Amino acid sequence: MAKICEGHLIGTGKVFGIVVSRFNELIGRKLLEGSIDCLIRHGVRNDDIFVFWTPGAYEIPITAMRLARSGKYHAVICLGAIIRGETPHYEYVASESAKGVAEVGLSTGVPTIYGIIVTETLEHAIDRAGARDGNKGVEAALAAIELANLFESMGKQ
Ligand code: INI
Repeated sequence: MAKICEGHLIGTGKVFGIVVSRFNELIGRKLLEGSIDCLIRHGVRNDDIFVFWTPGAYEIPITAMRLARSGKYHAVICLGAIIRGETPHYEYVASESAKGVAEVGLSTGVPTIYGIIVTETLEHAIDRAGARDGNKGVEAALAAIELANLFESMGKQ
C-alpha cells in the first residue's frame, strides 16, 4: 500500500510572513486582503500573520529571504502585480522576481509562495485580484498552508 503524504488545509498554530509590493498598490492590497482572509478562515490567528511592504516586486525576494532565514515562519507568501508598461523594464522585474522567489524557497527550504501576478493590462490584473478570475492572494495563502503542513508531515525526510 502506498504511503501518501499530503498537506491538509488547517492553519491552526502556523505563522506566516507576507511580503507585498506597493507598486500597483491597488492590486497588491486586494491580493493581501484575499491572503489574510483565507489564512484566518483556515484557523490562523491574526497575531501570527506578519505583513512586510516593499517598494516593488523586484525587492520582494530579498525581503522574503530575510523572513525565510529568520526561522520564524512556517511559510512566506509573496504578493504583487507586474503590469506591462511602455518599456521592457517590466520584463526584467517579472523574471528577476520569479527567479528570486524560487531561489528563496530552494535555498532555505522554507515554503515560499509566488503570488505575484504578471499581466498585459491593469484590467487583467484586477480580474485576478478578486474580480472575474478569483484572487491570486487566496490561492497563494492556500498553497502556503498546504506546504507548511506537508513539510511538517514529512518530518526529517
Ligand atoms: N514593480 C512592480 O511591482 N510592478 C511593476 O509592474 C513594475 N514595473 O512595471 O516597472 C515594478 N517596477 C519597480 C521595481 O519592482 C523596483 O521597485 C524598482 O526598479 C526599484 O528597484
